[in-house]
Amino acid sequence: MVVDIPQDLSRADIPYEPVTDVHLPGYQPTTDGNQKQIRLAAKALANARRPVIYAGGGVINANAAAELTELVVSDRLPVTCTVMGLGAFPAPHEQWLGMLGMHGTRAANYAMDEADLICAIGARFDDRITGKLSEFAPRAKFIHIDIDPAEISKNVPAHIPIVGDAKNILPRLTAEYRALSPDAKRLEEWWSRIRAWHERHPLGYDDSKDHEIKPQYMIEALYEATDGQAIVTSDVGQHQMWAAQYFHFREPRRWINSGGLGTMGFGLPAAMGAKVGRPDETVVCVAGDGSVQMNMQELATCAQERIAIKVFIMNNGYLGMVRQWQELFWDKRYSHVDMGQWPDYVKLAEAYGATGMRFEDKRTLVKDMQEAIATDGPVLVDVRVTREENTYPMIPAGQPARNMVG
Ligand SMILES: Cc1ncc(C[n+]2csc(CCOP(=O)(O)OP(=O)(O)O)c2C)c(N)n1
Repeated sequence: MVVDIPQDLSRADIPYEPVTDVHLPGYQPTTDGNQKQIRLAAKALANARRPVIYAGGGVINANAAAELTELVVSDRLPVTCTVMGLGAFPAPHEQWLGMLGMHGTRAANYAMDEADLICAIGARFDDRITGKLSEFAPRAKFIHIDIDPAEISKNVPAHIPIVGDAKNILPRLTAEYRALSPDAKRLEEWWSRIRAWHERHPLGYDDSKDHEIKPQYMIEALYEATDGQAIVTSDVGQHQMWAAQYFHFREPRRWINSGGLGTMGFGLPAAMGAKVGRPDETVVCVAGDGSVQMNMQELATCAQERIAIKVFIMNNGYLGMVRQWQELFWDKRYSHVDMGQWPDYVKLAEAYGATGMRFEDKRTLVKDMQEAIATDGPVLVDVRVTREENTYPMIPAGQPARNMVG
């Protein structure tokens, strides 16, 4: 359908009264959460011997990070977050299992696999979390807290559904849970199992012996260079997963990415928005060399409007995540993933009126990054990293979590 508005009408004055009160008959969310269900959930948590709190981006949307933390530390409950939920719980922390899902930690994924009770809050059990759905968390009962009733039992049947606003529900759940004075000893065996996974399978990588920058190290260096005090956006791909794994998010709304929508090119404009909204914060974009080319023309807007974002391109010369899948599942038959060594990002940055830099030496990387961050105006940095490095650990698509590789 085309709506054609003639020019004389588009310039005409029209009577307009601003709408102040919106009633959508189809959108009447329940925010309160049923007290009986909350009490049932508290009881289930107090009786569980292998519980896991699984928090998603909904906790951040509900501004309920403090309330989540309160519940978790009211006892020794293990907690894990999705990619979208990072920052909902202050990592690192002794009760933090790390991120879960396809590129999550073994401790988080194995704990989900062996849990007897999973309490999902603002999370949707998507395929990157469950792996093979029919074999997901086979011993667990599920509490599912969500504002959207359509999410509950969509992928995994909930035993104790609670529809409502997490900010409203979590303090009541914590109060009910505390009132039951659960026996902390019941979790000892569970924690020794989790600690063993942490010890046996820590998140890690083989660092280079020379100046070469490993992509994981690039994120560690960025964390050090910013002292973790930055708003970090990302594109989609390996760099996104490494940023999620190696940058510890201590607060909500410090990590902005497109999650399940998987939108290459998201990071740079998202950083612009964050910087305009929070001009006093350091805002960095961890970009992929493929993804950044989708929206990098906006650097001109950054130069024009003096939007001082710092874009660090993790330049592996590949559409890396696709290359990884072609290596692992298609016998290394690489197709349309080699980006070669062009464009020259330093020259491009300068052409757009931004500052361009290139870093190739891990020995000076932290200091070099600090210099980039301290440079006025928008900065685009081409960080040359190991070309063929894989993002591990990994749940191969369609497999259960216990089959993690790498
Ligand atoms: C617009 C868009 N097209 C295609 C994809 C599929 N895809 C996911 S990751 C990826 C490769 C990303 O490469 P790059 O930005 O260089 O990041 P790297 O994986 O190398 O870190 C592709 C093509 C997508 N997510 N979004």
